[in-house]
Amino acid sequence: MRILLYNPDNGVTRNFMPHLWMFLLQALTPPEHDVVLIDGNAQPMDEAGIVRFVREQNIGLVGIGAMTRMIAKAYRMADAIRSAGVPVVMGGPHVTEEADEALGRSGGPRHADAVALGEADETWPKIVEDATRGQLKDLYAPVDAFGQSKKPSLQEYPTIPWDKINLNQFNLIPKLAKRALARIGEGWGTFRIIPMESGRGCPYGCEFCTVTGFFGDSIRFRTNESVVNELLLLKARAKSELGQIAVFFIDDNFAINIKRTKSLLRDIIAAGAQVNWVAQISANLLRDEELVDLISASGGKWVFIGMESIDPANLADVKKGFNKPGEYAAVLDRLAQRNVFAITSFIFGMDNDTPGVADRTLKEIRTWPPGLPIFGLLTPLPATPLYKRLEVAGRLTRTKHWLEFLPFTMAHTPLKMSIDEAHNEVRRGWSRSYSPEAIEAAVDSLNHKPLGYRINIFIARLCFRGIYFPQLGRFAWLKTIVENRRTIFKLVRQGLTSGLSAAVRPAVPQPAPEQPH
Ligand code: B12
Ligand code: SF4
Repeated sequence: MRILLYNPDNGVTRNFMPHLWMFLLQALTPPEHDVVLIDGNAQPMDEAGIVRFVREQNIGLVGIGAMTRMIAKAYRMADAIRSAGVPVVMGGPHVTEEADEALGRSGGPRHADAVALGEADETWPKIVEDATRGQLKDLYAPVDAFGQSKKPSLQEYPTIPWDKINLNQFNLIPKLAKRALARIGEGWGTFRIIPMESGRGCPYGCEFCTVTGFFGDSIRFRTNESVVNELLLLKARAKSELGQIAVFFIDDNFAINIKRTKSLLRDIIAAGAQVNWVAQISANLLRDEELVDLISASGGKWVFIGMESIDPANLADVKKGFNKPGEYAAVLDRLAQRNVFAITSFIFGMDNDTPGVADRTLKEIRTWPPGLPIFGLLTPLPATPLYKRLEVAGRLTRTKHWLEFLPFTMAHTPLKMSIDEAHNEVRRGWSRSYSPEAIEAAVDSLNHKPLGYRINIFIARLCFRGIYFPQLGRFAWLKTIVENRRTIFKLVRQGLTSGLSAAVRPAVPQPAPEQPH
């Protein structure tokens, strides 16, 4: 049977990275089946397009995965595919929490023939087998021999055949530039950001987060060897095609067990498996100097930190009191000293937020080494403790907000400001951080760092800008580039000057420039 695994786009932002679940389920599919992947972020498709694809490719089963944010689109695509007579299985965090909605048991239409609840590593082969026999059940839950809910162990992790998978749709280098860029340095003909997990689960239970409920508070890890081998496979592939690869360790808290993270990073270094990587690590775990040294030495370039708020009262409200705003600056300095930078994520619209929260946060951010700040709104995702609290308090304004997804729009009333005020705060956060002037200031503040770093932060800022400001088409990109021409000219001028001075430099040993680790 031919199976299509599809992840919809959200129509607003374009993810820079494909979704791991697709590669994982592909690797777990019994070998007699043929699996095709389409990520809507890389290959946008509408209902007619997917039906055409399914017919032309003779697809017998479609698996759709989606976060809450993409679920409305996922349902529309599923409806179209089912109308064409092809069964649809849905999985992922949203339908796990709202299975009745997907199966049409809560008053609305049915969108899926079957729903895979929770982690589907062990149920997927069974789903495929049932689909082959035309006997799909409504629900598939991971359970043990006694019918008790079960979380898969990651000790026997499948090998994702990164050396063979067709990754054309995930190349971030524009087609036209591919050939020319392949000749630069070690080659930039391809650049892909690949998701990889080294473990699952987070015990912290922050109120707004789906993870503790979904993956459970039992943390499970892959073996170091399996992670290292996967890195080596990716590294070899990038080299063989004169391209670059970066890895996003998607673990919710990559350093949740510091001892184990250090041992993994040491093994990566020992095996020469370093690639540039990004990971999510909570600020409290970055107090450890040795850990930060190992992050840097093993290829860590960016760390995503869920700071959420600079107000301890807000953090206590959402059960994230382990974040200590007083230590944010020290944590970021510690990273920056090793040329590791931070993606700092903030949530506005929390219960203790008042108008002006964006400016107060920005003032604090300006005292830190430049990174990539991102701003969102407190969002009651289904089945989270936050959703339940707001529902009980009668504060939800759009109880099924996901069915009419509106980006950066609140679904409940904050306590100390209006919904509109909260929206304004987010807009201010983004426009103040990603205006051409702000981007120029961030790049200038890194004048003491090698040019590569400044280019890195400049490109990253332009890309992150697109999370909030529409930047999907070529015209939008062109406009952004024109607006940021001053910084581009400066970087080009510095590049030419340093190239020229290198050309006339006498052939005597020079002091080593600061190199990325
Ligand atoms: C990586 C990641 C991202 C990436 C993008 C996704 C990508 N390209 O990988 C980035 C950083 C861009 C991102 C952004 C956001 N993310 Co995010 N992200 C994650 C993260 C950390 C890992 C996802 C992952 O790969 N997990 C590992 C895989 C193996 O697990 P999985 O995807 O759940 O898949 C398993 C099962 O769900 C199931 N399954 C999944 N799909 C399917 C489909 C079928 C057919 C079947 C049978 C089974 C199945 O089988 C898989 C194997 O067991 C998760 C948290 C987490 N640990 O999962 C949050 C998470 C998915 N994100 C979340 C959120 C809220 C967001 C944002 C909205 C945050 C924001 N406020 O801006 C944005 C929105 C992005 C967008 N495009 O619109 C929430 C989603 C909650 C929800 N109810 O939807 C999560 C769960 C984190 C959280 N704090 O609660 N995210
Ligand atoms: S630390 Fe991160 S992953 Fe863990 S519960 Fe809190 S927000 Fe979720």
